[in-house]
Amino acid sequence: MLRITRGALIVLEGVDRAGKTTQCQKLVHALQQSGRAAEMMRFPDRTTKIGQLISSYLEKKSNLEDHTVHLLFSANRWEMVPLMKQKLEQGINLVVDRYAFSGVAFTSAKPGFSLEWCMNPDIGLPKPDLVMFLQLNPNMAANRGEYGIERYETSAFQRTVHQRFEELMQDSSVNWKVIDAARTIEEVHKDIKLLSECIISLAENQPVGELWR
Ligand code: ADP
Ligand code: 2DT
Repeated sequence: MLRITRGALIVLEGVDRAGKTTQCQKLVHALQQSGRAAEMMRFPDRTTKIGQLISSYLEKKSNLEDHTVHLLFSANRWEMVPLMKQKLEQGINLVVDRYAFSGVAFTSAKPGFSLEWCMNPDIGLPKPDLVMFLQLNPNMAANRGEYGIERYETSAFQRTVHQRFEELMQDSSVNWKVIDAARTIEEVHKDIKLLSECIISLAENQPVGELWR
């Protein structure tokens, strides 16, 4: 009997305009072309009720207290966990645009928030088999167009977010890979595809882990 092996949970992180969305889409397409089941997810998922609250906050149409919005971002991940687990068990590789790391990096860039406090609500989420951080300096990011009008889209805040990501990457319990995102879209894609193919083979025979536990 054919045994279905589980899919891998692959996350792309990085500051604004590093190329996360572009690369997630290309990776899903490439994996599908090579005969593997793959789907993209993104956080925040703005389609759910919680996601709509978050979206309105990001669009500055509403204000939410900082702790409250942090917990909503986390709840927005937890509400997707049953679906994520189901898909992984079905052998579908999930390629995710932002995850708990963005959650921690963005909230802890606000005054008065420790990394530890910010990590707590996401402890125990499905642990990514691979987290690729698209590394791009602020000047290069600026060349990719103006910041948008959403909350957090200022260069000073993004610099602090970048520092928080650097701190998170010190944690060796997470399989971080830093990708030089200053190259062409195709060059970056080649690296991402290779790393992903390796981890898909490795993850097959291991259970899904629990993040930060
Ligand atoms: P993110 O999801 O990280 O914010 P996007 O994938 O939306 O980034 O890309 C932001 C902009 O930069 C888009 O206009 C995209 O076409 C462009 N872009 C993405 N990757 C590259 C690259 N390697 N070189 C030049 N421009 C890029
Ligand atoms: P995009 O939809 O353009 O990626 O922007 N964020 C994201 C948080 O503050 N906390 C989180 O947990 C997550 C996943 C990053 C979404 C914005 O929301 C921020 C940018």
